[in-house]
Amino acid sequence: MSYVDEVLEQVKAKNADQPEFLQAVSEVLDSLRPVIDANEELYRKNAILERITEPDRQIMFRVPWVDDNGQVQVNRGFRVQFNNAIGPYKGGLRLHPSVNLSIIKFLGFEQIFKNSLTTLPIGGGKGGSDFDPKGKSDREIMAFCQSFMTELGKYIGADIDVPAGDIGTGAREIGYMFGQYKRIQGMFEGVLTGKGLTWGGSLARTQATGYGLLYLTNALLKDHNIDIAGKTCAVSGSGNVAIYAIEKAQQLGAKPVTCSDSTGWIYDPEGIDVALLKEVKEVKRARLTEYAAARPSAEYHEKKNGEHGVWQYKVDLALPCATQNELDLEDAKMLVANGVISVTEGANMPTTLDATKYLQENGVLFVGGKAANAGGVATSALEMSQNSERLSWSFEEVDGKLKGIMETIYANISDAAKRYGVEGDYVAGANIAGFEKVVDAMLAQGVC
Ligand code: NDP
Ligand code: 2IT
Repeated sequence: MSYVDEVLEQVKAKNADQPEFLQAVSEVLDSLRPVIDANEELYRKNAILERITEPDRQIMFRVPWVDDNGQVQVNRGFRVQFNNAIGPYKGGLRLHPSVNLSIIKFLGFEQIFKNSLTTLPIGGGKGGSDFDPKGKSDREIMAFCQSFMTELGKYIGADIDVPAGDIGTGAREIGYMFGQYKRIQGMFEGVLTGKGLTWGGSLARTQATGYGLLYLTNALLKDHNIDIAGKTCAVSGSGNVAIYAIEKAQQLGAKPVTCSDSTGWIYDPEGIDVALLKEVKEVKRARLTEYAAARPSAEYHEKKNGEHGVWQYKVDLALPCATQNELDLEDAKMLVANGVISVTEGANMPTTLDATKYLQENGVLFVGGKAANAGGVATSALEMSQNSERLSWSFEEVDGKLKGIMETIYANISDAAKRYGVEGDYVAGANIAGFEKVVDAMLAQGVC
């Protein structure tokens, strides 16, 4: 049996109850076959695959907090520190009721390769909680964040592990967590990224994931002699990533016509009004029904099981920006039938494995989240640099570096795919390019 198959079997046996983690590992190891086969003896002897699929440590803890009725609530907190071969652990904190160890491990595992692709010195980690921020008062959010950080703070630090935002964790939550860390440690350090601009945050971090997604999509299309201007896009989600993907797509002359949240979606053939979307989502924290109520050209559709949602429309570009496994095989067939040119992932693992395969086999340009959404964490690493030198850079400087990083990522994944004889397979290219650097560091650092 090949080394990859042997390790895949072991990982499946050890983590049978973790479907998302197994999905992420299968995708990566399968696509690494050409590299592993070429170095099988060395990697097997050094147990590279066994080590890279087992986190350095996974921390789980109780998060007790008091709600507005005086009732004590208890959530579960997580931080998985996966691999720090090339730098301190780095990755977001997800606050969503669906959060469990499988989801945090899949995200932490993917973060190793994504962070390596950014060209910056950051290792992979992820954390979060099954806490649901929806409908909570500001005081309840603060109570949760303070309790969460009281425990998490023992395991992180500017040179150890630097968390950031993800689903459900935005500027407000980062603020409450940073305040608690500073209070407990008695120290002001860049322990979190996504901070406010007056206390160590970086300009352009808010926009970075969505903008970066479009910089990469534009580089991909250019390489295939396709002009992004005038192209229609289907976007899912209406959070941080989706909003700034829509904004940058419009700046590049494209026309996003959809967005969604967990209860429904918008189809707006005149193009999404991004100022209105920001008002509804960032200011009012309201549902998309409010967007539709204020915009005569928009249709609102309630989400029902088995429907294609935003993927049913005839568009040129698809940009999934909500959550994992939100674009399945049936959606992929619908997109292909409607002539989609590219699918580039703003979210982490939004496309199922069979849908990815179908899109690739049908000539759709497909770039997975590890490469396509790396702009967020790359800009977090730029925030770490600014914190270290106690300076802050202009918006133009950070945005310019972000654009350069995304173009380099595209060039590197495209080149890695060519080197291993799978030209145009950007999933393999991303996994190979990310893996090469981490493995080189692991081998140099000995058995650890
Ligand atoms: P936000 O919390 O800002 O927004 C998430 C969006 O996705 C919301 O519209 C939300 O709808 C929707 N959503 C979340 N969970 C589900 C679900 N289970 N079913 C349907 N819709 C859902 O998060 P972000 O925009 O930051 O993150 C979106 C994706 O991008 C995630 O996969 C995240 O891991 C990834 N990502 C984020 C980065 C960042 O810098 N923020 C960087 C790289 C990747 P609702 O409000 O109704 O819940
Ligand atoms: O998935 C991701 O890359 C993020 N949520 C951003 C992580 C970060 O440290 O900025």
